Amino acid sequence: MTTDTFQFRVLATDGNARRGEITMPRGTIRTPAFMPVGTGGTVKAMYMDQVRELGADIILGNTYHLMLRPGAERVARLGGLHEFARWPGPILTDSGGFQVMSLASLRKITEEGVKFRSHIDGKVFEMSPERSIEIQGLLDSDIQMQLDECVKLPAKDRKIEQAMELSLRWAERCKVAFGDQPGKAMFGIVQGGDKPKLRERSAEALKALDLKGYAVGGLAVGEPQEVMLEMLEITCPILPADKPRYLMGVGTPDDILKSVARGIDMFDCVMPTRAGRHGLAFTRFGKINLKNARHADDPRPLDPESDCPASRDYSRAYLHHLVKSNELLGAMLLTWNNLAYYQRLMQDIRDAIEAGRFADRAAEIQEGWARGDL
Ligand code: PRF
Repeated sequence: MTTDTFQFRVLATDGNARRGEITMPRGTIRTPAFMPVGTGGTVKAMYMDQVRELGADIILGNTYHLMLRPGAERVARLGGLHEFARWPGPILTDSGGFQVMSLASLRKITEEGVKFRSHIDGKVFEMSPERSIEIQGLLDSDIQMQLDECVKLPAKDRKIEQAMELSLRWAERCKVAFGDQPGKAMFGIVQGGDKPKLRERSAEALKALDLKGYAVGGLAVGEPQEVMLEMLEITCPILPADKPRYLMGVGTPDDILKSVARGIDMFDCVMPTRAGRHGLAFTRFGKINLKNARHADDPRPLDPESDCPASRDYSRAYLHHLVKSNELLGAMLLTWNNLAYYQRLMQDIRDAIEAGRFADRAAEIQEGWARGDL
């Protein structure tokens, strides 16, 4: 028997929370992990060296954006996405279906795949499950996602069921297209909206496909947080304990704490990077909106005890000034602060699970946000 060089191990558990490790040829991912979003081959406003230094073990890239610009075949000719973007570590790529639904126009979903118009130049593209896997292979992605259909909530039961069943059929096709690639993985995506029975059916059927990892999709798409958490409580126990579980597109620091408590190992979200470009800082004391005039004369940094220069060395007054003047440095410093905060949070979570005090630590972190710093 040959052993795969893609391996997941659970190192410690605390309640349903798991501290684990994914090892693969390009590096080791400490879980629970937060993956900064590098949509078009860049984590916006950050150098890759900074992203790595903050403790990110893996970043996310997007099939949809990269196939449109600069094109997957071109990236392949230039040596793959790691070489192109100067990120040597593992990369997970989303499959494109979700981005087509949120960005492209004239979208049409059939059994065969998705047809859409590019949001960049209006050109028409078609993407089948097989083509999505082919593109992710051209990018040389380490963790590839099946093509799926994600339904925005609220939605009719029938619509949610059809999208979930279609996603299951696409999962099988993606599994065949991906084949056997030691050192790499293709994850299935659980769908089923806010319907417990559909979530169960989706998780059971994907489990039977014996994939290397499982994502939970179709959440944080308009439903209240309690509903998302309830779906995790139904889904996670069905998924195999010895495979990583990834909650797609989530979330706030609070979503992350509550999802780890329910058994999630991996996250990605534009929240820290996008919010940073819009003047919002995540800190131990909660969110701080630097656009607010109350910061104009405040000489204090965002967090004097942080080891991130962006959080420690610049006054809130200066950050307020940069944000109000639309300076690039404002976006850069706040993105840096936010990713530092998210990666620090993940390290905190991993340490707490190892120490068997995850619930207590989560409560302390939440108290810090509620207390504020004023
Ligand atoms: N499917 C895929 N990507 C996603 C989602 C999904 O359901 C979500 C939903 N939160 C974010 N990104 N393929």
